[in-house]
Amino acid sequence: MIVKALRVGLGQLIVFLDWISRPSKLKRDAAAQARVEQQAKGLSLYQFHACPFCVKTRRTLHRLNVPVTLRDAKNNEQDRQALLEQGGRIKVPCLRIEEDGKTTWMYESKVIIEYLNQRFSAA
Ligand SMILES: N[C@@H](CCC(=O)N[C@@H](CS)C(=O)NCC(=O)O)C(=O)O
Repeated sequence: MIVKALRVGLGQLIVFLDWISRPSKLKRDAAAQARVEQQAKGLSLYQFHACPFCVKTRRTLHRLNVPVTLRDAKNNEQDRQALLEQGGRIKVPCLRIEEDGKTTWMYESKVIIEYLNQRFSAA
């Protein structure tokens, strides 16, 4: 009970600290931003609101200015099931990448952040 309360409190604190220290968004010209937004349609992030690894990944998306759909794998039963059945396990963050008719479920915040930086920092 106490451990759970501490975990929830810590999660909320992380979300708050993230909110007050948001990095500024990468600025692109309109055409480049439109291309990024088109590419972002093929991505969705399965995550928990207060998971520190998810916060870190969402910060990267914010900084890179990539509007990816967020899926709540904690509270939304349909999203949770999709992650379990198609991704293979309940572990967040997980980036679902749909590209050229192929779907990839990418786990591990470090791997996801590296992928996002490589794909979008110079886009
Ligand atoms: N090494 C992983 C750690 C991810 C992790 O531990 N995520 C936790 C939430 S903070 C999780 O998915 N736990 C499964 C669960 O709570 O069911 C990463 O960096 O992405």
